[in-house]
Amino acid sequence: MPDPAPTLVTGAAGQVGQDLLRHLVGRGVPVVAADLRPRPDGDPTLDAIPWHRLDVTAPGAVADLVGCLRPQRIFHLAAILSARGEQDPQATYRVNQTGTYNVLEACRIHGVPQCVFTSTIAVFGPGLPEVVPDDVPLHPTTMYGVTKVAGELLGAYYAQRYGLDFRGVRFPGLISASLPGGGTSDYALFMYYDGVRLGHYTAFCRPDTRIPLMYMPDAVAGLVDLALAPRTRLRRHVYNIAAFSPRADEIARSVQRALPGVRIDFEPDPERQAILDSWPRALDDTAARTDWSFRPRFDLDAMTDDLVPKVRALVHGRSAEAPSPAAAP
Ligand code: AKB
Repeated sequence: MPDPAPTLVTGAAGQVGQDLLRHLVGRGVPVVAADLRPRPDGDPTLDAIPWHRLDVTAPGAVADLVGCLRPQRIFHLAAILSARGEQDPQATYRVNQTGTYNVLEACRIHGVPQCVFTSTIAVFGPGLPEVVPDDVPLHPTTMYGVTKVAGELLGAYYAQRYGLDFRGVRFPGLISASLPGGGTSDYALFMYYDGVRLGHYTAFCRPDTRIPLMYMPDAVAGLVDLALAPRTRLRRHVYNIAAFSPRADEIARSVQRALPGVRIDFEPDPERQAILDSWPRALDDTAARTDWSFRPRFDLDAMTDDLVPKVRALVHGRSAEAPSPAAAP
């Protein structure tokens, strides 16, 4: 019997990509990884996955790889996040906007049945209700948010025009035991990472900052559950998904419960604070729960208890002299 068509993951070396690959392998899915960056070292699961160097901004390269692999499904994750995106909006446009267009075109040209897209709470902008439903006017303030809105709309267009099975989630800020990749929600992860590494962290936001957050295992399981849900049950292409929405000082208290003695201070950075203040404080994900039974397992304290030992392992595998990524916007 021929091998089943693989699942292709773009942006595979990123924060979501690595956990998604491990999750797919755990579910027995044949998977192929693509990223501009090389395969991360030292993980036997990732070592066993075919790894292709791919620049998603190059249409020919994307079409060639997709044509050669003929995947049954693409998880399109390659993107530059909000904080890093504001340092170079032009590169962010190329990677996020042109990259998504190139992936959708490759799906069209080579008849890929399904494309799964990772959108974000950054699609929202100022003037939101306290709990934000799926359908509100979208007025993002970052290039990352603008390109994710465009990606949602482009995908829906390819579904309607070419029959592509396009699905996606709007991720909250994600937290996992890996180094963050240039997001504005990264203050939450740094409380754990620098808390373990240095015993203190100065957050770039106000203590009363509140945005939706989610632990990575719930994010990855949700993304795969959406991909596998029967199309007939889905009433939309892109869904809000939510887990918990703590204030920043509530995260600090949860970290300090697990790591007594850690000091967390707050020195808001005006630019990043403005981005955080433009995002939802809480999301309504009723449609995801109804249509494909999305149910996160972790609340804030359950995440803290699971995460702290993993962050310890991550930190102790690294040099204590490494410069703090907290310095990067
Ligand atoms: C970011 O902070 O840019 C991301 C996101 C909320 O999508 N983590």
